[in-house]
Amino acid sequence: MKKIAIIMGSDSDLPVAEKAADTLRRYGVPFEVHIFSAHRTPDEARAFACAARENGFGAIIAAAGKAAHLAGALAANTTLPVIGIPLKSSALDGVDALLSTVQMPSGIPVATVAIDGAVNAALLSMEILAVTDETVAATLAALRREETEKVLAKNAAAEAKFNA
Ligand code: RP5
Repeated sequence: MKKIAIIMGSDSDLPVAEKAADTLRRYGVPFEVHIFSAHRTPDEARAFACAARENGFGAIIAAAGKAAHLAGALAANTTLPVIGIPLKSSALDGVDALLSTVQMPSGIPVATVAIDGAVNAALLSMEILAVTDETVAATLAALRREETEKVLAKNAAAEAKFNA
């Protein structure tokens, strides 16, 4: 199975980025975690992205806050799909990171999830792997069924309470 890379710009991003790792771990998807900054360690970030495909990765998740260039900087150096998580780590509540991450010019795409949307970033990375990986596809299908059953149970409880 291909691995997912979870890259963050600072260790201060760990509390959110960790949720992507937890999600991948729960569903048995292999991953690596690294701290590479587009601003402070640009050479390391570039080297990682350049080698990511040959190192067995299928997608890259990039979490960063403030002037969040990390996802775009990684995407500039690989044709693997890059998923950006804009982080709420500033006085602007993450809107700065959201715009920095989502507003990529044509030619270098970054798939951007919600501010602090680490779980969806992990699930989206699994959907990318599932295009060619039947095991991950089956895991995602089971997960969707579980989510449906949870909501149906809540609906049944609400109907029994209010509509009886
Ligand atoms: C970004 O700047 C990082 O991704 C982090 O969200 C933010 C602040 O970094 P620290 O000053 O906490 O290291 O590059």
